[in-house]
Amino acid sequence: MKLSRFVLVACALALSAAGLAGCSSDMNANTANANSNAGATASPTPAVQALSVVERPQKIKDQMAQRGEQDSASPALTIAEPKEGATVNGSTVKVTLKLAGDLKGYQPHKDPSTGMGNHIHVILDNQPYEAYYELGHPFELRNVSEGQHTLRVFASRPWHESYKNDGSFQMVSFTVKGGGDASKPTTTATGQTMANSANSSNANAAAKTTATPVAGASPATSSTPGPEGKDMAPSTGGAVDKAKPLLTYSRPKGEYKGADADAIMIDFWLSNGKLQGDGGEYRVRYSVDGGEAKYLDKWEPIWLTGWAAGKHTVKFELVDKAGNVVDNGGYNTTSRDITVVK
Ligand SMILES: [Cu+2]
Repeated sequence: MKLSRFVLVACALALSAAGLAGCSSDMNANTANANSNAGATASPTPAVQALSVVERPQKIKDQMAQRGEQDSASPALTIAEPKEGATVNGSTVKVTLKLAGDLKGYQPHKDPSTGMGNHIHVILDNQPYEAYYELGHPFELRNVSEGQHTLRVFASRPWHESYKNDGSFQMVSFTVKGGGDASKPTTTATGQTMANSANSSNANAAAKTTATPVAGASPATSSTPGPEGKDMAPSTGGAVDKAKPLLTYSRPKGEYKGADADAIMIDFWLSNGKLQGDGGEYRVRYSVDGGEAKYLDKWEPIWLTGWAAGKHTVKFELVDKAGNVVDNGGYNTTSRDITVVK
């Protein structure tokens, strides 16, 4: 398909730019030579990799089959807290969500044995999402900076693919007074560890800050778990127009290990606009490690295979027909670092 043509074009460009003698998976071996020839243009990019789109992995198809009708559910979320326009005093922002709609058995819950399950993606400003599994338990964002913020939420499957029905996505803006400061030690109400365990593929190194237990809050004094929550990196919200097209980055995120890195899903949420392949006027442009731009013209996840071990940067942009980024508070261009461990 068109991807192989892309690889050829990319190779042709690489050949003309760096005088490489070949274009294949062993391109790595030539990189040192190519860099010495290329002189000042050499840069410390990760190993050259040829990514290709593959079909939905069988293990996900199997999970879908097991889930019965859940994948055709239309979950409808409401952000009960914080309310649109609310002012929150202090750096801890309590998030309360209500779930309704045609659920067909869809319920967020983490299976203790697998550490997986349906969950909600909760996004403060344009940070990586946090996973919220048990809607009946409190969830809080901690150490949130003073100032204006946006909160976006949408329903997700155990493998982090979002539900793309209208009611699944919600967004509010709110203001924090007397918020967190990255230069101060973080304190939490309970000293609980964060929702995302270090061995989860959700783990996000960038946002992982140390939770300092409050003196006296020893485990013996409390047998019930504290709120799910996460310490947030400093950020403030963009000037987002809720009526304008908005691209919300979701996956990939964090670290991918072993079989999870064989095919990595690209997934996003799109509000107030349609992609060209869906009868609209927009495109999602993405690139990996600053490489050739590629386009997504249908709003659905794709899986990419061929990742080299190491850190990678994934960039998403929402663009119009002319290829210009559609501005909306700066959120329609997002780059994230992920790590592939082989
Ligand atoms: Cu997820």
